[in-house]
Amino acid sequence: MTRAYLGLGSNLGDRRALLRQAIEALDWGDITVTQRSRVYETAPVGGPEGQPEFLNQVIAVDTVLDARGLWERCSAVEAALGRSRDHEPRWGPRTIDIDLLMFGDQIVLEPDLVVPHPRMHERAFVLIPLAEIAPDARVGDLGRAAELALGLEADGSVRLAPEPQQGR
Ligand code: GSY
Repeated sequence: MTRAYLGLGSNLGDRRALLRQAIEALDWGDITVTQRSRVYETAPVGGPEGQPEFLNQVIAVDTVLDARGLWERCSAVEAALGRSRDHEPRWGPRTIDIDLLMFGDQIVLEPDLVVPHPRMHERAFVLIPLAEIAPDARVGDLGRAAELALGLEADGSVRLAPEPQQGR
């Protein structure tokens, strides 16, 4: 069994519902969702000028799948929730994005899959929710999630999203 961390993001459609649906769809069969961070509202990093703000969340999962099997399940859930990689600009708006951030302490270096995620250590929208649920998780040889996240809230680009109204 391997503990892995997934980064979820949405900036199109009913963003909070999409995060919830993605987690429900992942939490099945060979994958058990064991932790979820709170939901953060975050300024877009990269992509076209003026694209909407994201909601981001990080979850921990336990799985008997290998890294590629988990990544393929993430891609299938993205597709089921309306994500079409062929018809969106690079780094543009998307209904749901599910990134495989870390897979135990394994390093994967393949043409289409790199783990730990190669940009996670510079992304506050990943590190802040990750540090919330797994402060001691080591990000490759760069250090603990909590240390990497330290001080990143300061510019206000990542803040807790308002709680949804009752019944939503
Ligand atoms: O890599 C995930 C997609 N993405 C995001 C995101 O999830 N949140 C923010 N704030 N900016 C982003 N830019 C990209 S691409």
